[in-house]
Amino acid sequence: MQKAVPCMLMRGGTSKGTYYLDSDLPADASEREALLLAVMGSPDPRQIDGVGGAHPLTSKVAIVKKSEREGVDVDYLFVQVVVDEARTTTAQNCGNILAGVGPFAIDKGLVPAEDGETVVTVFMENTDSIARQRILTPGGKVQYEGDAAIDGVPGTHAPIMIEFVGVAGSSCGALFPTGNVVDEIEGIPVTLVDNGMPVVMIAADAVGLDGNEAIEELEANQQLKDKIEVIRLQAGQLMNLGDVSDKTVPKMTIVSRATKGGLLNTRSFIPHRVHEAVGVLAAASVAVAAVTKGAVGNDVAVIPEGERKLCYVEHPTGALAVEMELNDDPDDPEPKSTAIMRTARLLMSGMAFYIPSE
Ligand code: NQM
Repeated sequence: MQKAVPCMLMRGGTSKGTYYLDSDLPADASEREALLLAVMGSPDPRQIDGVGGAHPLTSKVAIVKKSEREGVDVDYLFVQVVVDEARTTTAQNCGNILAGVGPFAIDKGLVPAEDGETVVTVFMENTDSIARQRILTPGGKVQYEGDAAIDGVPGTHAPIMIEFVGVAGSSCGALFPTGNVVDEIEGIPVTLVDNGMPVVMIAADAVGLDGNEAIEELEANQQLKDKIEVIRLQAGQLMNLGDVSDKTVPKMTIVSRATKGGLLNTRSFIPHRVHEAVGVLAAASVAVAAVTKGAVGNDVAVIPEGERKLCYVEHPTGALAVEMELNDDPDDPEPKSTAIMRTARLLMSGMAFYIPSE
């Protein structure tokens, strides 16, 4: 017998996923996982029997509930549904899916909307850190349409400004978890950084690339992918993430000189497919490393002047702007603040149907 669960399908930034109220999902962890997999259509490379888009970027889930934490509106748990395996993971956060959390929370009545703009404070359960979102709510309703464009998404939509608090070291314990700005793995210099997302930065020329390769070309390069995976498994241990063979972190980011006037150019393995753009928090991690003396990529980074820097992290479909306010203490690279702009859109709202596993 098919079952049904209340669900919204939303685009959050350059990703897409199913959004649920925590109270609408089964309390039992394995029943909950089975439901998330079944709605998405996993495991299946085409996710043909579900709503997933057959790519990690379109196989994502947000689970949201009213928060009991002081000064916080909602708690958000991000779940990555693996496309071709019967497996989900909460070992990473997602700043793109986050963009839809505020609008979802307002639409579901978890947060009362102001007339004009509503600030939603979100506790991100995956990384024990906070994001503050400013959502346009004229007449007390979420406005999805507007003039803001983000690279990787056609058209324009209402801007959602997101400020991150306490994200540095939120997965790995420190911004630079090994205490070094550069380490060496398999003879290749790497920067291991966590400003909200564990990222391994590798210079393109260190792995025989120029950094502008097309996504398909990188995904077809098995030798490169094998080498990157060997580095990733060792980096996971060094970054306090343990055995990452089944995890989607750290993200493996190839960096090179910017070509469109930005800070740095990137190609990101997330970690096995190549990102169409770059993750939000991954870009925040890349940006802070790129402005840190001696880090991989710092030698070719074009760093904007001033304490408050708007850093364009370039990617295959454009650039993602990260606004960072640097620390006054030159020996402490942790930024005072990190902020970005995203858009999101409600695509469908109703019941998702699934066949429960036996
Ligand atoms: O880094 C994809 C995405 C992400 C992550 C991934 C993200 C972030 O773009 O904050 O948003 O790296 O798996 O959705």
